[in-house]
Amino acid sequence: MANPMNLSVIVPVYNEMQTIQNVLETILAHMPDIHEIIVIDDGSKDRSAEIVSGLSQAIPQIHLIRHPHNKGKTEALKTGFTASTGDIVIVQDADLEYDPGDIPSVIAPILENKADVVYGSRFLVRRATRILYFRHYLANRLITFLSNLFTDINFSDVETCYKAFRGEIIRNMVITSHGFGFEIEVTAKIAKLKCRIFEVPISYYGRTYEEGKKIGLKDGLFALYYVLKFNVFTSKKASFAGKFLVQRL
Ligand SMILES: Nc1nc2c(ncn2[C@@H]2O[C@H](COP(=O)(O)OP(=O)(O)O)[C@@H](O)[C@H]2O)c(=O)[nH]1
Ligand SMILES: [Mg+2]
Repeated sequence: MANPMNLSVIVPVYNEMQTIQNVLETILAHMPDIHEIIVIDDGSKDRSAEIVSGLSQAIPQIHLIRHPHNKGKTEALKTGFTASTGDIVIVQDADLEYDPGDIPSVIAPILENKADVVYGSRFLVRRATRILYFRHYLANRLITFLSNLFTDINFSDVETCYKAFRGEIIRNMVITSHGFGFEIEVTAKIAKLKCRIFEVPISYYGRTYEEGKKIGLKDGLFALYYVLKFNVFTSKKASFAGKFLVQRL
């Protein structure tokens, strides 16, 4: 990778002891010179935090932050963004549904100064995708369609975990949603910013509910509520820190 020095990878973790070590090792295998990996343990009840704590003692780039109790993925990400110092920030889920080997191609348009934000899409042409629930596909299409209708930006996959940002954009965003609301909120808010947004194809190794998938119908319904809340009822001014918006003018 051209310049891995300035990358922060944010890894939210809730009960992922089966995969977390593999995820962190795979990130490092692809980007040994990475600036930092910030793991937020979101009150896991299994050995996730213990595993990460051990790795962070041996590997200086790995930082562990612990929530005393479970707060949800959006709160875990907020904690991670606040602690991040990289010029580029990307989210990596702690299961292995997304392959860290895709990160260099997701952040490439930012490194080349063509983009400010890049989403890794599971619906663009891709090499490998595990085919799973049709109803998830339909829910994703519906949520993406409605989100696009309001943002007027033609995303193919707003629910993807792989979202990469110029650090100052995500660190200055006001994030108020809960649970899995982040994906819709962040999409609405970057659309208001009128920055350069790209999509890049990624592989997807989805897991079944038996294998630990947790997102459900309730999260889908909340997504629809958040589409309205953050597109229609939230202003650009309320979406970012004031100083940041003034600097961009
Ligand atoms: N489900 C869930 N995941 C969380 C929470 N906090 C952090 N996470 C992490 O958020 C990421 C996405 O969660 P996951 O269950 O894989 O979502 P899904 O793949 O969309 O069903 C994983 O890395 C989780 O470990 C939480 O409270 N609940
Ligand atoms: Mg997952």
